[in-house]
Amino acid sequence: MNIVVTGGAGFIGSNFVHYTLKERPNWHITVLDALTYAGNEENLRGLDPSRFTFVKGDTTDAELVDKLVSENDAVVHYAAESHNDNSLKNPRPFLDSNIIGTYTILEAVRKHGKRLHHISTDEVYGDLELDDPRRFTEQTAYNPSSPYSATKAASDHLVRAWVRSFGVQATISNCSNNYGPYQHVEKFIPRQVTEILEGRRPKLYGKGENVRDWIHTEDHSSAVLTILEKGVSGETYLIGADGEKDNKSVVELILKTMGKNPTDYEHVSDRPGHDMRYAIDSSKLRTELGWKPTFTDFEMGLKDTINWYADNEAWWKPQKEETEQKYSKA
Ligand code: NAD
Ligand code: TDX
Repeated sequence: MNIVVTGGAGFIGSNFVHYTLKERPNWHITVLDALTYAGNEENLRGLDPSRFTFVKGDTTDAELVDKLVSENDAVVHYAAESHNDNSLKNPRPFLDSNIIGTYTILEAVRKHGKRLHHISTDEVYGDLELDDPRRFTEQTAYNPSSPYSATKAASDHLVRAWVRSFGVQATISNCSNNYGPYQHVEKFIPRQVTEILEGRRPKLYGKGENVRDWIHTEDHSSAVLTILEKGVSGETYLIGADGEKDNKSVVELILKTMGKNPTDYEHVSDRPGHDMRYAIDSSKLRTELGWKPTFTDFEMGLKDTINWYADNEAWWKPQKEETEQKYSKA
């Protein structure tokens, strides 16, 4: 297989590229990535150059996308603006990358008859109350809250419309919150870990009661590879690893793991429109395609992730100051 991975220089995309080249020794990957503030070619360092090509470019560039799609067998589409807080301050890039970018890819796969796997998020379903016994399933109605999740929901609808109206061969996956190496320091876990490494206190939005359903990024990669190879066109698969935790518990665990007092954090202003809880029921993926997660011990996965940030200061340091400046302008 020769595949295009859009957004392959970002957090989850680069983890997928490393994982797939390791698991599928005969595959070749072409990464298409615009190298926005969130993209970093360092994330792809050490890959065998005979099995991997990097193309700097935008998913909204129809000519470039058309060429890359025509030369490959399938596209795995990760490229997106991904951070809720940014979408609240400046939504426009989210419309361009997440909606027009997906449209551009759909037109190319339609023209050349190529397979698409579209990466999406559980946030398209809105949020759940803390005491709601239900979890999200493939049947849950779309109800996005933020500009980010609204644009991801729009992109999912475009994929479904291109499947139904034009017979495009595509699958969609909606995954819960990822953690692991190479995640940008704007996101919750890396932000708190690097704040502590810099001698400052973690910052919890509001009361910290909000719940996220954590999955290690390598489990996300194995799920996507499973869907790419075994998924049924037109189907959606939810990806999750039964990892519900409230934010306060995660901050306390980070502090404890880093040898600090677990209560040594700050409460800061809440995110406007902050979703309360996400929870994924991934039964369909597990029973129909036989996938299961391997990183089921969150404490251990978190410890490895903390160690990765401690060992890779040169990777995160250049982004850190700019990120905290953005936050301080909130
Ligand atoms: P990220 O912000 O770390 O990486 C995004 C990558 O896409 C960057 O390398 C960036 O340069 C690239 N990019 C952005 N716009 C582009 C464009 N127009 N053209 C080409 N490249 C562009 O994001 P992430 O956290 O790795 O998320 C990747 C995907 O997974 C996104 O589609 C996101 O919605 C989805 N997702 C993320 C999570 C999570 O927990 N982070 C959970 C579920 C789904
Ligand atoms: O400093 C912080 N303090 C804090 O309490 C930050 C940055 C976040 N939070 C809270 C907000 C959320 O409840 O932590 C939780 C996680 O925040 P983010 O890392 O920003 O993730 P979230 O908004 O849940 O969205 C993530 O998961 C779904 C990804 O960024 C999305 O791309 C993905 O679709």
